[in-house]
Amino acid sequence: MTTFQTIAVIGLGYIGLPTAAILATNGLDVIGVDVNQRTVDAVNDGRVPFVEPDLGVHVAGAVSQGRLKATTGTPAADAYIVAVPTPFKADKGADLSYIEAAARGIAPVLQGGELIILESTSPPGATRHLGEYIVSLRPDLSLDGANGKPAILLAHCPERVLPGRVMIELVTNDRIVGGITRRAAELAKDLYSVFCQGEILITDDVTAEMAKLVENSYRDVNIAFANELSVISDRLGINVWELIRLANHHPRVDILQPGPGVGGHCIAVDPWFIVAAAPAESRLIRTARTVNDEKPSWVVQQVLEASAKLAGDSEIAVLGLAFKANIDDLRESPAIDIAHAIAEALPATHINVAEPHIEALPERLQRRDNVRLIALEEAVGRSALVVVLVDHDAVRALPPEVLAGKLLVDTRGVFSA
Ligand code: SAJ
Repeated sequence: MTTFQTIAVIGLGYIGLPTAAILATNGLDVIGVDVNQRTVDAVNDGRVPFVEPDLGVHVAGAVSQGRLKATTGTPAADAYIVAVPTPFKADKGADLSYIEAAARGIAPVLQGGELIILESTSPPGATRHLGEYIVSLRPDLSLDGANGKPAILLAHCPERVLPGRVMIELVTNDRIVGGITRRAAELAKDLYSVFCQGEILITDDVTAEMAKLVENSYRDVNIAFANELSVISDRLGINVWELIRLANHHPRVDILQPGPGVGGHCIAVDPWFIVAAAPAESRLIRTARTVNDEKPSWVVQQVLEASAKLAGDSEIAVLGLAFKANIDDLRESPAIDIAHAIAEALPATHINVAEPHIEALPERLQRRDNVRLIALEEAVGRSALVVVLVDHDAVRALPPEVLAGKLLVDTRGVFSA
C-alpha cells in the first residue's frame, strides 16, 4: 500500500502515458497533463495517440473506471511525475526547457511535502536543477526543510522500458530511484512499488541520472562495434552476419547486430549528455556515436553504387522507415535520412517506400516528387533494387523468391544472413 492517492503525470508521451495508465489501473487517481490538446482529448476518450502493444487496453480501462483523466493545466497532487522530452541542443548539451516548463506548471500548486519525480532522461545535475528552479519560483519552500521551510521531495527515476514492450517492462524491470534526500528516494520507491514487480534500488540523484545514460551508452558502443564490423566485412568481402553468428558461439562473446544506423530518441542522444559532462574523458563513447552516426551515409553510398548497375527506368524499393522493427516510431530514424538521401541523389528514379506501420509519408519525404508510400509486395514487385532498412516481421515474412533477379542492399541481414 502506498501513501499516495493523487498523482499528476506531466507529459503524456511514450513514457508518461504508459506510466499514468499503469498507476491508474493499480488504483491511484491519475491526472495526465499535456500541452497538446489532441493528446488530452484522445486520452479522455480512452484512446492512445501512438502505437504501443497493450497500452490501449490499459488507457481505455483506466479512463472508463474514472481513475485516469487528462488536462492541459497542472493540478494539485500528492506526487508529480515529470516525463517530458530532453532533446539535445546544437552544441549537444541537454535542452532542459521542457523540464523548466513543467516546473513552472507545478510550482504554483505546491503546498510542501509533495514528491516530484523526474523520469525524463537527464544530464547529471538535472534533478537538482529542477528542484532549485522550483524553489526559485517558490522561495517559501525548500529541498531539505532548512530554515523551517516546508520541503518538497525530489527524486530521479529513469525509465528503462523498451518501445514495443513497454507495458511488460514497466512491471518487470528493476528500477533505480535516486533521491536528492534519502527520504525522497524512499517515497519514490513507495510509489513505484504500486506497479513495479522488479527490484527498486535506491541511490542518489546524480548516480541515478548517470546510470540511465550509461545503460544507453553501453548499448550504443556495442552497436557501433557491430556497425564497424559490417563496414570492415564489406571491405574484406565476407558476410558480416555469418561472421557475428560464428563469433557469438564463443561463451563470452555476444556481438549485437549491425543496422542502417542508430535511431530512436534515446540511444542516439543520451551518450552526448555524458560527453558534454566530461568531454576530455569520454573518448570511446564519443567515437561510438560518430561511428553510428556515419553508418547511414555509408548505406546511401552502397545504394548509389548498386543503382549505377540498373537500367535507366528502374525503380528502387525502400523497406521500412521506423527506427526499429515492429513499431511505428519514426523519431531520429536513420531509415528516413537514407530514403531522403537516395531520393535526392536519384531525382529521376521512383523510390517505392513500404512502411506497413504508417498511413502517410513523413513530411520530408512527401516533399520529394519521386517518393511514394506503397504496399510491401508492390514495392518489391516493381523495383529492381531492394533496400532493407527495417526488419519488421512483415519484411521477414516476404518469401525470398520475390527478390529473384533483383539487386539487394540488406542493412539488417533479413535476406543475407
Ligand atoms: N540497433 C541495432 N543493432 C542492435 C540493436 C539495436 O542497430 O543490435 C538499433 C535499432 O535498430 C534502433 C536503435 O539501435 O535504431 C535503438 O534500438 P534499441 O532496441 O536498442 O533501443 P531503444 O532506443 O528502443 O530503447 C533503449 C533501451 N535501452 C537499452 O536497451 C539499454 C530501453 O531500455 C530504454 O528505456 C530506451 O532506450 C530509453 O528510453 O532510453
